[in-house]
Amino acid sequence: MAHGLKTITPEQKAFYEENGYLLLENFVSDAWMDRLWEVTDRFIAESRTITKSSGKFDIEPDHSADNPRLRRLSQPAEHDPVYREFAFDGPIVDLAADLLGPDVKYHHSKLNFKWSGGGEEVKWHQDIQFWPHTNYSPLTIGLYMSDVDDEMGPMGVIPKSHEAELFDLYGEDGNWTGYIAEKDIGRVPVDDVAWLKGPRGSVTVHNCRMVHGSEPNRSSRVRPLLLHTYSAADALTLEPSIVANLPLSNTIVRGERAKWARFDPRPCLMPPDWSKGYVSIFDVQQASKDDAA
Ligand SMILES: O=C(O)CCC(=O)C(=O)O
Repeated sequence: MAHGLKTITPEQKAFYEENGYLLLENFVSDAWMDRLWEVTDRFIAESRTITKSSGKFDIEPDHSADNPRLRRLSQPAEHDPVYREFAFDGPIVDLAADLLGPDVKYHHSKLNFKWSGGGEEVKWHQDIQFWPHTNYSPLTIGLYMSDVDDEMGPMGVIPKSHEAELFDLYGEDGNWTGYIAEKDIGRVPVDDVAWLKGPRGSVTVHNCRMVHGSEPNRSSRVRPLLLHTYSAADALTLEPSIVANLPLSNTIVRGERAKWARFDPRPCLMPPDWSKGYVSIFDVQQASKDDAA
C-alpha cells in the first residue's frame, strides 16, 4: 500500500489512535486457524491431567478430567512452536507494526478460554498497571478462535478511555484487586461500551490504558480469545518480575532494539511484586471478590 501500512488503512490507524481500540473481522486465515486449533486441542487434552492452577494452566474450581473447564493457558508462545510462530511471524505482527512500528517488541501472550455455561467474567480494568512500562504504547491484539456473539461474553471496551484516568487497582485494604473499584467506576462512561464480536479469525486491538472487561459466557459454546501484547521497542518494562521466567519476552519482532528509552510524563501505578506469585487476572479478581464476600 502506498501509505506503507500492510494490514489496515490510514483511517483505521487514526481510529485506533483516537478511540484506543479496533475490531478487524476475518483478519486471520482459515489455514492459520486450523493450525492454532490443532495445537489448542492438544493443550486442552493435556489439561485433563491437572487438578490445580499453575503458571501454565488456570482452571475453574470444577475442572475435571471428564469435564475440562479452563480459564486460561498462560504464555502459549512459550509452550509450543506453532503459537510462537504466530506470535513472531503471524499476520498480527504486521498489524502490530502498522500501529507501533517500525520497531516492535513482543511482551507476552495468553489464551483466555471463557468456558461455556458460565465461564467467568473479567471485571473492568486497565492492563498497564499489571505490567507498567516507560510509555503507554503497549497494546494487546486478541484473536477470536471461534465465532463470538453477545451471549458468549465478548470483549467490551470503553472508547477513548485510554486518554482518560488511570485507576488504582488496589482495594481499600491495600491488597491488589486487579479491577476498578465500585467507588471509582462512576467516573467511567460504561454506557458507551463497544462489545467487540465477530466470526472466527476476527481480531480485537486495545491500548494498555483502555478500560475493558467482559461478562460471563452464558452460551453452550467456549469463547477462546488468544491475546498477544506488543509495544514500541522504546517502551521498557518497569516491573520485570511478571516476565522474569519468560525467555521470549522482550524479543524484537520487527525492526531494531531501541537505542533510547521513551518516557511518558504521566505516572503509572505499580503492581505488587509478582515474583511472589501470579496466576492470572481471573485468579486475582475472583480471589479478591471471595475475600470481599
Ligand atoms: O478475556 C477477556 O474477555 C478479557 C481479557 C482481559 O481483559 C485480560 O486478560 O486482561
